[in-house]
Amino acid sequence: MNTQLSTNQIDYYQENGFLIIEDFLQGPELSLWQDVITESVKNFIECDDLNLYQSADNYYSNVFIQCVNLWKTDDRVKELILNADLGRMAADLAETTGVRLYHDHAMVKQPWANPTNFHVDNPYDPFYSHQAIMFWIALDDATIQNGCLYFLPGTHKSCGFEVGGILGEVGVGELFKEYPEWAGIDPFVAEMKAGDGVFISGLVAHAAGPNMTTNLRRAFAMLFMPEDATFNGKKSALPEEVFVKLKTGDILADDVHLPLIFSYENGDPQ
Ligand SMILES: O=C(O)CCC(=O)C(=O)O
Ligand SMILES: [Fe+2]
Repeated sequence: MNTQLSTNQIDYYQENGFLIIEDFLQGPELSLWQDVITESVKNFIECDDLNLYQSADNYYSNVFIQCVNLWKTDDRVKELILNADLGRMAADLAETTGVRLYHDHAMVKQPWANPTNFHVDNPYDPFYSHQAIMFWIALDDATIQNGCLYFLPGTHKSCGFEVGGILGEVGVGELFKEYPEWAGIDPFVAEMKAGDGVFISGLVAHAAGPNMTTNLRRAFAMLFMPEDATFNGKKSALPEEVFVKLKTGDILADDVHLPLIFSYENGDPQ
């Protein structure tokens, strides 16, 4: 696992709102992640062949198969992702003192999957923060043909917390109704090899293309929140038992459901 970061990389992330880590996983480690996540997705949706899986027949359900919080249903996923080195990378890039896991999710674009419209993530989260950061790992080569990611560099600097864009049955550029000045920014086309990862600011505009191949495009992502993030009143992907105990303004610090992954004060909490 390639977990080294240079100051140039941190500067790049701060400037652009994303940073690709080439060869994050390689060889047997990549095979392990591919196998564990794929197995876990199959168990989650109770389907043996992801190519054949059909969810509700609407536009959004054909953007990707999405499974949230696999770390809670599968100890092998938990072991892979509660990783202090990964947490330290996220903390250093986001320039925060420590991070908790908000949630993980697998996103599998099936053959002929619809595009993922331009959107930003943090407006949907139960906390608002310029330090919200996600790590998205390609488990297959992500290409222009099968639905690689696209970024609008620098948009995290002018993004607000109110509107996130919609992934459903609207145009791929619906977000530009809210941010017309972004429509003229040339997208960065993030073709990635299987095993490459990309850190993504919670406030940078991103999208993914359709899958125009007969194969799966598998990806797995972890969403991190800064350790001092405060609750903004939205339930979002918070578990009910966490949500019911919270008041707006409380620090999100539930060690069971939102585990501390890395903190400069606590070292390796796991
Ligand atoms: O994998 C994709 O198609 C989109 C990923 C994404 O937008 C996310 O994980 O927030
Ligand atoms: Fe996203």
